Amino acid sequence: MAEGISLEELQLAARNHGMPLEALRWDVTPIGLHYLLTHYDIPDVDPTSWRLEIDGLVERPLSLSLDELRARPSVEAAVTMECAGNGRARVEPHVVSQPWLLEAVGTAQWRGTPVAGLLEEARIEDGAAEVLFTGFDRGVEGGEEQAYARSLPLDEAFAGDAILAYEVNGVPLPPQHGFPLRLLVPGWYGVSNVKWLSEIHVQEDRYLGKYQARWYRTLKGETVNGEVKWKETAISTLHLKSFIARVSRDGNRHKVFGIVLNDGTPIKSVEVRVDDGPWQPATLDPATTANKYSWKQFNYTWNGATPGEHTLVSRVTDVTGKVQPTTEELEVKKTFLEDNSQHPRKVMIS
Ligand SMILES: Nc1nc2c(c(=O)[nH]1)N[C@H]1C(S)=C(S)[C@@H](COP(=O)(O)O)O[C@H]1N2
Ligand SMILES: [Mo]
Repeated sequence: MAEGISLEELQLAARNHGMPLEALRWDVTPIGLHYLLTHYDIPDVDPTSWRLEIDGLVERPLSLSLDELRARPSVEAAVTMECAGNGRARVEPHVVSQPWLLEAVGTAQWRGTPVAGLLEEARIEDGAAEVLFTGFDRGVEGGEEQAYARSLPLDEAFAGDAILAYEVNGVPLPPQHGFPLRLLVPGWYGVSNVKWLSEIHVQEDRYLGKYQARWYRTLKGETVNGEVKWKETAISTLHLKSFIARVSRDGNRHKVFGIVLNDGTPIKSVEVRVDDGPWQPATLDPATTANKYSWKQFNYTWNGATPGEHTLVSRVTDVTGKVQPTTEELEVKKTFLEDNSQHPRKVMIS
């Protein structure tokens, strides 16, 4: 038996998978090819007896069936999800549970009802600060069985584009993606999108459960007046990232194709660099930039590729001037989560 790999890690590996990068030929990832991440197990929820409870600091607690939720105003949007652990394989190659360099990502067409509308109807009471979303799946944490849960600040729950989704790519959610209902917070890392929702609890206290307070935290250094200060932050919105997914021959040129991931902030530019050459502008596909929360595709025509090995890398800049960092620039980040560093790829030209 491989040493150092626990049963828990192996079980996690067995029930999760990444998205094959070949699936990028579809703007919307077909079901079954979208990445999958479940920390515990897939619960079996009976949709006839299932109800969503909205309670806590609300004047009018709500208890809603799936049909009642479906009858409410709905929105549909193409949203890209990325696990905050995407890229873990780069820094922790021995870990098998998330052996992902780039593949913990997928885009789906989600349909559901806005969270804000439900909270308005329930009428939030004074003193409320957080909205806690709890799933049906459970695991033993701290010696006791607990449910998977995550909270959102009240402002985000109201102002953001969060929905309670019951449909993906035109069909009811499949069991592995959260049937019958999941939270979807567009522009936020995957961990926020609580699957198999059972309860929405409005509260004053900060939620400090495992997947909010102990896991899915980033430790990063910041140099202030020549001194490194360490800062721990919670996972929230997607960090600006791009990578090259494919290089193909096109006559005597080569076509370089890649994608951009971010929180919905408009993109200013994507550039590609070959070996130690200058950064060259790539072209963003206008059809994909139209969808605020979906990945953006780019391409670059590579002329005059010489036979042999080459290194290609992309970097993206958004309209606020934020630039995708290099691995060296991210070295002050101690935890593997939120790795949005540039991703150089080697290609062999024959
Ligand atoms: N209830 C519940 N929700 C969950 C999880 C989970 O384990 N249980 N995993 C989270 C994580 S870490 C990610 S990255 C996304 C993955 O969603 P997907 O499996 O539909 O791609 O779901 C999130 N929601
Ligand atoms: Mo995740």
